[in-house]
Amino acid sequence: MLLTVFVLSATLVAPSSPRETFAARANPSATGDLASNPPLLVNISKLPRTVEVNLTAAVTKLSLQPGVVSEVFAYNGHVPGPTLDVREGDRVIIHFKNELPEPTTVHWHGIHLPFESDGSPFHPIKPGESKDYVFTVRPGTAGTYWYHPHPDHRTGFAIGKGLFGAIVVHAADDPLPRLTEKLLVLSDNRFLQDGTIDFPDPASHHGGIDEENGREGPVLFVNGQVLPRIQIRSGEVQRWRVVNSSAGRIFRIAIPGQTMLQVGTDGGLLEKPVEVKEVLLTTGERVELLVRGGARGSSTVLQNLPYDRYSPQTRPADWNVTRDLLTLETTNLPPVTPPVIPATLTKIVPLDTTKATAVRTIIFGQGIINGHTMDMARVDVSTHVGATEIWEITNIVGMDHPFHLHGFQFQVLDRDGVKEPYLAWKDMLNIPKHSTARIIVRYDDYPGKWMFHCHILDHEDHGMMGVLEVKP
Ligand SMILES: [Cu+2]
Repeated sequence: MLLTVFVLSATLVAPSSPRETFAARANPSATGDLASNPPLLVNISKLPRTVEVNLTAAVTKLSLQPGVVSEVFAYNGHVPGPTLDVREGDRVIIHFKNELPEPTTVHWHGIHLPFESDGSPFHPIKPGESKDYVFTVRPGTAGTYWYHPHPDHRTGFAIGKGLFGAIVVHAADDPLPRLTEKLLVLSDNRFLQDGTIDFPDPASHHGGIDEENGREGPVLFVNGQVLPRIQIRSGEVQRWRVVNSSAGRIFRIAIPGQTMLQVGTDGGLLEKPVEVKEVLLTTGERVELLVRGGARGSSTVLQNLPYDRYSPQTRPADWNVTRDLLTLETTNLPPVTPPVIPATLTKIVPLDTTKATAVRTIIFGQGIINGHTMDMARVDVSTHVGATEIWEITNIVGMDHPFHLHGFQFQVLDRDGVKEPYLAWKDMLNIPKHSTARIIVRYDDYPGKWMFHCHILDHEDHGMMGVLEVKP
């Protein structure tokens, strides 16, 4: 039986749930520390509607896995990196410095911005060099995004070493009532006994498995914490922004016996909340969920359920094990009246398929797209600003490959011929083994060379990527 019932209304009603701080006293019976949102990047600008921050990637030592210290790559000393917190319409200036011993970039995953600020492999930043990333957050992009390195051939390594952080874009006018917000940056990693992050020799058996599957690790993190706790009051509804920043792990998250209300995805809010028992969150994908407290004093978990994205030859032995990600504790405080959630959140205008001027055929093989590996000097898809196109993406092999397009949000038309049940703005779409999906995209601005690729980062690093040139 499903225990959660959300109160939906056609009209926005003032929330009755108070904002709750998470400075509450630790529950001695619980397993982990209270989950803390990553720190925010500090805005040093005095100008209105301007967010100006300093971001440095450097080698440092941190305890990621409890009990051992690891040499990591970190943004401003944190794993995950500090959150870039902005509003629609803000002008954003990021003073980035590369103090790593290798070239890097910062890719602002999902953000619609000029080519020069996309942080793709076309614009590497050498060790010791700096770059200002500058963009204006477009109206209508409120949602949850993330940033990470995207250097040629080294993205999976850089993320495994600790370089990833969230971006939250707030709307000028958010239809949801004021709720306690939790940012949950999901990641995984693998360590040697002495704490060294485990990157096996690519020529070894283990290295070969990583290359084939995409590197995963047995330690699952929420905001860099292992099995942290979240406290909630009975009747309270919290807004969870969940980011999958793993290099290869596809999460399938659920709270046993309880539904959640999905209100958003990659590019922001859905038109209407959707009640879900579980969410498949592919690499790089985001979701916004409303989660409700249970009975006073009760406790449950957010779980990662088994999901078979693998080919049988390299499927990990423990692929079908359910794992706990965090504990959700309903406090003993008196219940609050549940807030009323508006039944309509936003309006998404469907892109017009009759306006499509091209249908692109993208074939995902194992490690290749349309028979090729990546060549920076080659243009795989050539188009122009203002064009609307349909992309038909087919995965012909027995392993899932998550599709990501840089720079432009798209809408999913159908998957294996089944019409997408609701409109949404996406930049990630898992293409399961032996399946086809069709998306529609409009290049409404920003000429340049944009990447499209598999977001299993070992696949991307080995060339499962192509170049979309949008001409002026
Ligand atoms: Cu792939």
